[in-house]
Amino acid sequence: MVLRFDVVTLFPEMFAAIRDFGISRRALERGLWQMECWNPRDWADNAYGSVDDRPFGGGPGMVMQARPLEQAIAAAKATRAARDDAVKVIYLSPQGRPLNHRRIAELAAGRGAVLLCGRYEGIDERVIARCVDEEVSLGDFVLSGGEIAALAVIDACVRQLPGALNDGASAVEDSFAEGMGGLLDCPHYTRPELYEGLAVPDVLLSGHHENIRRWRLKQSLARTRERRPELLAKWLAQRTARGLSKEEAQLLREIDAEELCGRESAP
Ligand code: 9D3
Repeated sequence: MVLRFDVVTLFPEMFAAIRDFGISRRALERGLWQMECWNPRDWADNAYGSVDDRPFGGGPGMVMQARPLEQAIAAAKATRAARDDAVKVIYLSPQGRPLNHRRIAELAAGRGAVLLCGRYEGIDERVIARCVDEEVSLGDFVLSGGEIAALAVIDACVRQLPGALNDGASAVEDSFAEGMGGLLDCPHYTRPELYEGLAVPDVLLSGHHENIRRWRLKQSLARTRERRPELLAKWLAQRTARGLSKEEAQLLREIDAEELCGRESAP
């Protein structure tokens, strides 16, 4: 059974962003994943097609009503049940657990999920009580609804699928994954060699693969130390358990000595 996302959303058109573009589009064409959107408006119980109402207890904004949401979720689940393909219902919500690579990798390795997108102030709490298995957030900032979070979840999962990425660059090389060992990526350059007075670092033009590898690792270490010290601490803790390599220890000493940080002009 391929990875499949059923998305409950008032704005199914937004999902063209992954259906019609880039890596996710190609993977869809290759049959590596599937997506279907379910619009609660199709289950509205009034002539206006409205699916929201004012919050009990007063206050600003509107709340998505339970019935149309539950019926959309039920319809999504029913198509999956027909294939014996039950999955979790994940509500994208500011109250959810912040998403990370581990959860994405778990989802990508499974059969997918029903992704529930809220709008307005949120959804009736009884839907969460009755239908939702998990609440997931993108982090501590305010979006206008769950759709962009659902798009992020799907995009991040799809690029993990074997065969989704074109060239040798595999998903495990992404920052935060195993490949880079939890370090940030190094800087990248392409032609021209000189751009607006800024040159490409000589080492990258040298053809000396060992020096290039060492420079990139050093840049990754320096940037991670500068921008994400908590990530470097985690990386070091893992490394010191197994043993920091001589090269890694040497590079970290060099970085300390040089006060090297990603940007030349940093204060
Ligand atoms: C009273 C404060 N509210 C409005 C400013 C709370 C609020 C309600 C609904 C804040 C955001 C939203 C819509 N957000 C999402 O649906 C959402 C979200 C997010 O806002 N940030 C990070 N991750 C996510 S996942 C879904």
